Amino acid sequence: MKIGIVCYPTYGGSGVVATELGKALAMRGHQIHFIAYSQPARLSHFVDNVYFHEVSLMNYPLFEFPPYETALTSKLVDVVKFHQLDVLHVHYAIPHASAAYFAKQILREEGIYIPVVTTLHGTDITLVGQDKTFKPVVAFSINKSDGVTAVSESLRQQTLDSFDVKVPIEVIPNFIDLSEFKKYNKDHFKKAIAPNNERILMHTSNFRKVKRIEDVVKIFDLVQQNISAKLLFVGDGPERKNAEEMCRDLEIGHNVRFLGKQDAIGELLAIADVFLMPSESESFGLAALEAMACEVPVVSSNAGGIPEVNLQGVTGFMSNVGDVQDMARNALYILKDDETLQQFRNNALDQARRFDIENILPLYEKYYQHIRDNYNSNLMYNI
Ligand code: GMT
Repeated sequence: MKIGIVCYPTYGGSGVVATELGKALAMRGHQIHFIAYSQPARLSHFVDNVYFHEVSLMNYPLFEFPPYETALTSKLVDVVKFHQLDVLHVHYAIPHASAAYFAKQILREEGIYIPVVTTLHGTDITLVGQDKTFKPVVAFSINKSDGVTAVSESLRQQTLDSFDVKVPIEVIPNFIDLSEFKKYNKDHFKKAIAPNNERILMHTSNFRKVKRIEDVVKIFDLVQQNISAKLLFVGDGPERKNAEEMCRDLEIGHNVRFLGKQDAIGELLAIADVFLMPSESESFGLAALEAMACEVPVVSSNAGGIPEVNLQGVTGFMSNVGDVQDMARNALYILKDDETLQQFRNNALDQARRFDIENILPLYEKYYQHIRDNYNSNLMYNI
């Protein structure tokens, strides 16, 4: 199949899922066309069957805000027409789903028909999409998509609760490539970070408010009052500075390292003992799944779709959002001895295997086929 994938090219979860999906589909022989405003972060190497089309913006003095959605729409029209795509799959509703709908209408005028699949990822529904500056457009473009998927049952339910959705939503969970995310031997790195065999706690994210970075610091502060421990922060974003200041004020800065944006997340997770995810909202929690694949138990909140990934008392623990005392207690329980930690590590890997890309990829292929068949039979009926 020839598939167009529209996504954010950044390190955020939706862009990562879209890029990994496209690369895996390409390996199975599909022709993949990524369309984004810059080269997706996870598309750093040449992959056969993969094309990248950059959406460039025309600057004109009149435009205080250059109209990205219009430029994206025109690019979609061009790519679909020129490469004769079979399906357009957009990740993150805003503004991708409405641009795809508009492109579809333009192409229709020219006798070209293409079904659009929209994958909802999280904040496009739970946060940004709820704002009245976007809500009517999000609702309209979901209803006008030929297929809609959500990355968790929780997100599907939240979408139905918050929007007047008239189309079925298929849950296709996020996935993990276990050949890339596995426990590497990084003893030399562990020694450098924790020379006295301290336990290592880790957090990776885009450091947005919704991740509750302050809670990560508070949990670590409580943990390190009881055992020798280090905290690794991976990623970057608006809350990083605040977290750095907090560590300084609490006088725990010497035990905390901010590593910034990193590509080899699996190699960093190799030295972690517990992964912290106290998020306010999380549709799935891909970062937790990455940790679990690397045999790292997860101490998290119970927000959104996290309970579909992190199993209470099995792969880690969940607490109510903001209950840092409970999260610290849970981390200390997991870390109390090597046997307990190893049991949680084993369970984490077992659970991660359920989301193996080998299991999830066929679900997407089947879904594309189903949407295409439906679309084609509707076309025959309508014409
Ligand atoms: O976590 C973020 O803020 C990034 C965001 C995105 O769309 O780029 O992530 C969302 O999509 C991920 C992939 O499907 C999910 O694993 C994350 O849980 C989800 N984030 C939130 O719901 C806050």
